Amino acid sequence: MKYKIIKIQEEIDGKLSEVTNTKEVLDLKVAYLGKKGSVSELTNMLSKLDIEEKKEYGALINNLKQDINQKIEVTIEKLAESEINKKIEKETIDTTLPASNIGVGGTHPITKTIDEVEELFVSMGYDVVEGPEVELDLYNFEKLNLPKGHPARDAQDSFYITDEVLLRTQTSPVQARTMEANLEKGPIRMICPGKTYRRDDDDATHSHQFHQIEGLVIDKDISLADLKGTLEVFAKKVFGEGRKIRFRPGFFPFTEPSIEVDVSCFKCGGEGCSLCKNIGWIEILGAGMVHPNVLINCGYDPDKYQGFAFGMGPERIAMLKYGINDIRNFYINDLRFLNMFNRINGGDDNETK
Ligand code: 2NM
Repeated sequence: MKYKIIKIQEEIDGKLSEVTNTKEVLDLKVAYLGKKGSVSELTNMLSKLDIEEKKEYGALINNLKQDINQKIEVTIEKLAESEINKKIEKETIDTTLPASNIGVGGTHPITKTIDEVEELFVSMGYDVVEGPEVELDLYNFEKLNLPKGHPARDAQDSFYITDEVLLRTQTSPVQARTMEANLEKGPIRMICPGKTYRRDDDDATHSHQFHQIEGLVIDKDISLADLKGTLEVFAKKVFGEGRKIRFRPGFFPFTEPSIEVDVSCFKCGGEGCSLCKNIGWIEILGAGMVHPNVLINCGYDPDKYQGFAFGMGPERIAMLKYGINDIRNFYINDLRFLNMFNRINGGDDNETK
């Protein structure tokens, strides 16, 4: 009996020292301490012994049970600890490894163009003003010398919401609002960039939603010469030093006289190439002296105040500058296109990834 007890003790010690996971330990527990386990068999054998032997061996068996239970607990704890240590070791981060490339967003080419134009005009003392995209017919057309029935305000070309409310077709209503709010309290120098809407079918050069940047200067003794000087600075900043501009007669309902403005071709320098279609000049914007009717409609006396105004499309400026031939590229969010304007993910500078 004593021999059996010692044998079991040795056996379990040996087996516990070899286990590799908690399941093995729990299996051992069943095999030794379970109902049909080896220790229970020993207990059953006690009944065949006499009183003295029962006392002696009963105590030994109890000790054995306690010892096994305690060793099993300790082994389980040790296993848990080593499992955690293994996990920690496996998950150690090597901080000396190079970082993986995280995609970083960049500035959209239209935003870039607007930012650049804003920066220039702000440096010349202009305010940047925003206004509603859902606009009253009154400000979008009426006050800008486009009365009802005027051919240039064909209802087919605008997104009307009600008879009197539409999505603005230009940003000039912001200028009408600015004049009205200012009411001869002093000169105005402002630009208004923003989204505009027209009922066009989208193609390579048209989009039903596009952008405009319009500018307005109102003061005493303002002339076409001021306009020309201002736009010359603009052309040089956006299309490069050495650019010239020229005025051609044009027509807009809100200006008189109205002019179309060309910039000397920045690809061939004016000699003629595919970009300027061998003309040497590229049309970049429209402008003019604010029509007296517009001044009157917005609360200014045309005998005291004059002004010039201009309007440009950042889409067109960006297409010319970056050689983009389809306006739809700006709106479909193809990262291969957008990343060309992004320093980190592709870059328009000399930086590499
Ligand atoms: C253009 C061309 C010419 C223009 C006029 C005005 C206002 F409100 F002051 F009368 N804002 N913008 C204007 C003039 C816009 O875009 C091609």
